[in-house]
Amino acid sequence: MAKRGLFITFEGTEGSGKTTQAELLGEWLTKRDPVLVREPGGTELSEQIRDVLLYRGLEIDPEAEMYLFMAARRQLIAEVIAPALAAGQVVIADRYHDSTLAYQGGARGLATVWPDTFPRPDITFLLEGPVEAGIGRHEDAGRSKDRMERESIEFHRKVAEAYDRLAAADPKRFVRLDATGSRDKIQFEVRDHLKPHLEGAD
Ligand code: T5A
Repeated sequence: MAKRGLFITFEGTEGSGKTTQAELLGEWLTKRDPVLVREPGGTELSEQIRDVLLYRGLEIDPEAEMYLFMAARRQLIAEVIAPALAAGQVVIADRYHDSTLAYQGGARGLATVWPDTFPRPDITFLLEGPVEAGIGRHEDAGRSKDRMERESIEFHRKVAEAYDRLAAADPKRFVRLDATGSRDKIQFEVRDHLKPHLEGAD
C-alpha cells in the first residue's frame, strides 16, 4: 500500500492560539521538512478567496460563504495537501474542514458534509478556552477585526459549542487542550500527544 504522511490539524475559536502552536510544532519538526498550511489560504486561488471572505466587507449569503471556504480548501488539497501526504510528508494545517463544520454548520446553522475527497486528519488539536479571552488577545495585539471576527459573541459561543460536540463525537481524532495555558505548556502537550504518531510515520 502507498505510504501516507501524517496529517495534523489545529482548530479552535478566534485567538485561541492555533497559529502560534502550528508554527512552534513546525519548528520542532523542522528536520522532517513539514508542510505548513493555513486556512483559508495557501494557494493563489485560496488566498484570493480568503480576501473575499475576510477583508472585502461584502454581504455574503451563508451558503455561498460555506462553498467559498470549501472551494479554497479543495484547491489547497489538490495543490498541496494531497501531494504532500502521498509523498509521506507531515502536513500541519492551521484550521481545516472542522472549521466549516463549527462555523458554517454549528454557528450559522447550515447542513454540512465531509466530502470524500477531503482527506481526514490523523490528529486534531482543539484549543479550548473562553471565547472572550481569544478575542481579547486580538484586541491586546491591536489587530483590526475581519468580517468573521465582527460577528457577535453569541456567534462565537455557538462555534465553541459546535467544536465541543465535534470533539465529543470523535475522541480518537481530537485532542482537547486548555488554550489558557502558556504557549510552552500547550506545545509540550502537543508534542507529547504526537510522539506515538511520529514513531509510526518514520
Ligand atoms: N473560518 C475559517 C470559517 O468560518 N470557516 C472555515 O471553514 C474556515 C477555514 C479565519 C476566519 O475564517 C473563519 C474562522 C476565522 O474567523 P484567521 O485570520 O485565519 O481567519 O483567524 P484564526 O484562524 O482564528 O486565527 P487567529 O489569528 O484569529 O487566531 P489563532 O491562530 O488561534 O491565534 P494566534 O496564535 O494568532 O494568537 C492570537 C494572539 O494571542 C497570542 C499570540 O501571540 C497572538 O497575539 N497567544 C497567546 N497569548 C497568551 N497565551 C498563549 N498561550 C497564547 N498563544 C497565542
